[in-house]
Amino acid sequence: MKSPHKVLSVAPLFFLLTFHTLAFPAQDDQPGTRPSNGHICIGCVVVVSVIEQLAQVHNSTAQASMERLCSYLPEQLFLKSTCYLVVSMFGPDIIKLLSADMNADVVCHTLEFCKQDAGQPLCHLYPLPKAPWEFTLEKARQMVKRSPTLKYSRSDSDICSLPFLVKICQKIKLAIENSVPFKDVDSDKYSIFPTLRGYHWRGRDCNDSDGTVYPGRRPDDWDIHQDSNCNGIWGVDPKDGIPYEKKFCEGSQPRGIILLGDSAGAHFRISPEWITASQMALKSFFNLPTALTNELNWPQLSGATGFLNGYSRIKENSLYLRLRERNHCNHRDYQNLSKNGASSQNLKKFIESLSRNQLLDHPAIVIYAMIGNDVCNGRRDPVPEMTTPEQLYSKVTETLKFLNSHLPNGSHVFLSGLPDGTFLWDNLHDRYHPLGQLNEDVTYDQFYTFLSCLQVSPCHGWMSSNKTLRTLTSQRAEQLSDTLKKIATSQRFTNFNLFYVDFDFQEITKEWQRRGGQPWQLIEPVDGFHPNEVALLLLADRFWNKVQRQWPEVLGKENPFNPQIKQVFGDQGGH
Ligand SMILES: *[C@@H]1O[C@H](CO)[C@@H](O)[C@H](O)[C@H]1NC(C)=O
Ligand SMILES: *[C@@H]1O[C@H](CO)[C@@H](O)[C@H](O)[C@H]1NC(C)=O
Ligand SMILES: *[C@@H]1O[C@H](CO)[C@@H](O)[C@H](O)[C@H]1NC(C)=O
Ligand SMILES: *[C@@H]1O[C@H](CO)[C@@H](O)[C@H](O)[C@H]1NC(C)=O
Ligand SMILES: CC(=O)N[C@H]1CO[C@H](CO)[C@@H](O)[C@@H]1O
Repeated sequence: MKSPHKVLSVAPLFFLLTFHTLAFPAQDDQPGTRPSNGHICIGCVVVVSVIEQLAQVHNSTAQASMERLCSYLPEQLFLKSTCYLVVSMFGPDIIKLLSADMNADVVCHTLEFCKQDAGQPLCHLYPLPKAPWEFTLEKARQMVKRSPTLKYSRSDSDICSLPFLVKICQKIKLAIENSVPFKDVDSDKYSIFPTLRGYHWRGRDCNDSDGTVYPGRRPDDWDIHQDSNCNGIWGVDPKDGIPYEKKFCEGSQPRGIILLGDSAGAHFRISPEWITASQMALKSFFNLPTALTNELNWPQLSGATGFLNGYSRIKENSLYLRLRERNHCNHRDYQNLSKNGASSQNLKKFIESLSRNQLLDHPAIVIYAMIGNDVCNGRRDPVPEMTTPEQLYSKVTETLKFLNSHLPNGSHVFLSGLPDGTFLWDNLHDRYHPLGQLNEDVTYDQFYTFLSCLQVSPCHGWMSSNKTLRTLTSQRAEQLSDTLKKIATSQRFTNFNLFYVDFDFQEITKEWQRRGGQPWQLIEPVDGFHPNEVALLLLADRFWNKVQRQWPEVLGKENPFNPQIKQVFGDQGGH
């Protein structure tokens, strides 16, 4: 299966993230989610670029800038010590090469983190050196000739198999396993732990020792004795003896929200602060450990299920927060079943983790948003790998049957169309990538070409200078959207109503421009692919308004008791 997004996740701090991948084998048992040679190559190029640029920014030696980089990293997950370890192994060679004005491409090929396989093109991020490539590389090799690091063969893509790293890999793995309830990571339980697919992904469980207590269920005995649905409303009003849950929530038709999404739904993101030398400081990496344990996703900020205030400071709220705002009885009833690399074709693997009891739980609004991976992959020729309309039709029908047998009656399901990703190239190709801003030497065109060359592009079809290919990709996306539309208008299910909504990036771009913004500001700068937080929130806004206009019954009524709930229960226990 294609799992394009692991890709960039391995890019910035390749060695650290390799450990991360190693530590989570159970979540992704498909091969190919381990970093490939291509991932390691990008990782090396990014790290060496950062070292080089830090030296430039601070007018320091490469040695000092490596130490600076390690000193910025947090201690958690062994990040700092791993950094020092790797520096002690490769530092001397990197210093030699950088001081001879070799760029990151040359350094990484010399150290064999990047390789040009026979008959394959040479993959490079920066413009090629003026001297012929073979000549430059040979010269560089001579410089590090007797260096011990070259003794290790890097033919194996798993960096943890390098002899001097085996031990620390094991240690890190153990540390991660022991510090969190690792066994629960893939179960359908709700959790009191924020990451490792805990409550950043679903509403927080309010009593971990009782399996009948979880967000979204109909209250048990009106929650007289305990908060069985975790919405923060329970107990009895001493004034009249009526249970609060009955008084405030009965007849308010509570409902939850469930997102079936891909990395966009999960809100995949690599912070530009992690790779931008000119702004790098101690605080740049504070959020890295949390991000790593969330597979580099930020569901707590995402458009559908987010509940924290993010970095964007725009006023729009996630769909979950709006549903909660409309009826406080919906508090904590969200599930984010989004996964990097998810598509119509592999959704089956994880949809089983959907947690809704048809008899005991409230209805749900389910949003099916596989917006990229059915047309996006990193193959040299991506077209044959794309999902066909027939394949889509059959898989989505299966998914809907599954939902019909798991969702409480009265639920609603939305199929989201695919975007037309040509806006990526149109808005970014001649802009500088964060790695190219300091010296104005890497555009997104170059960055995309580098990723495709290494066959690790999250979406070769749209992240390409080949216009024919971009057009083909858009055509397929449109056919798939039409198929979803057809399904929504022709199929009927007993337990939910089915709707289709467009994924209209053009509309939100216009909205953003009306507010004085630029289209490129809606895309994650590091990967040049994912919609960012602003885009996700604008999309959520559009979705909400459309539903409110066309199908208001989906959202339910405003609960007139909201002010009383707030008065008695405050923030209802928070999130
Ligand atoms: C950079 O450092 C070198 C040697 O330490 C010094 O000679 C030079 O003036 C410095 N350049 C700047 C721009 O500070
Ligand atoms: C959690 O559930 C257990 C078992 O049902 C119960 O004994 C305990 O009182 C509950 N705790 C809270 C805080 O409600
Ligand atoms: C679902 O609920 C609707 C009314 O809301 C009812 O007409 C229908 O019979 C119910 N379906 C099932 C399978 O219970
Ligand atoms: C552009 O993409 C099309 C479709 O995949 C392909 O047939 C064509 O060879 C490509 N052109 C170039 C110059 O690579
Ligand atoms: C699709 C997806 O990623 N689902 C995840 C939801 O969260 C649970 C754990 O809480 C994971 O097991 C699922 O894989």
